[in-house]
Amino acid sequence: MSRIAVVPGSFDPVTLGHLDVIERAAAMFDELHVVVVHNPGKTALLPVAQRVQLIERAIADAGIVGKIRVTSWMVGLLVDYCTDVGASVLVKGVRSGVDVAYETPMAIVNRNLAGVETVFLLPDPAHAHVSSSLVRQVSALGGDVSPYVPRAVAEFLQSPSAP
Ligand code: COD
Repeated sequence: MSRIAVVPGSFDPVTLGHLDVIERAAAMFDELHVVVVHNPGKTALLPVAQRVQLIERAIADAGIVGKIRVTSWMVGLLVDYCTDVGASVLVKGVRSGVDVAYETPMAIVNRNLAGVETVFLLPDPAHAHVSSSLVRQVSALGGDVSPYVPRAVAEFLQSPSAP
């Protein structure tokens, strides 16, 4: 039986921290779905379709495209998506105690709702301080975000109208 896992997130935009988690999760499962989910607690910068496209370009550039599907899920529970595609595991990166406190109740509820387990991956120390909100802030103030994001994202943020 093939093991399918889901890496969910706002990915607004995808960062090198996210990409590290995606790459390591892909090595652990037969099939990986990277799913852009609307987080109602956050004000979005990029449209969802743009976020999906940037993830696709980032994983293509990283050469890890093989068993990864990138999509979005805007209606209903995340575990409904998992059930629809036969995924039994969610993979989330936890950078700190704050992330653990935020993610733990969701992990318990998702297991109760649908039997979907959550695997937590510790970050690569090189990217542990990186967040999409930090990237949005540095970019909005005209700073260089290239140390924090895949090349496709840095290029997009520099000239959003370019193809
Ligand atoms: N290194 C490692 N991991 C990282 C890094 C980094 N530098 N940066 C972020 N991450 C991790 C985050 O901890 C998170 O696990 C994931 O990557 C995504 O991060 P974000 O910031 O893009 O996305 P969030 O935190 O806004 O996404 C939250 C979800 C939308 C995934 C969450 O709210 C969720 O699971 N929602 C499901 C809705 C649902 O069904 N609710 C009901 C049952 S709980």
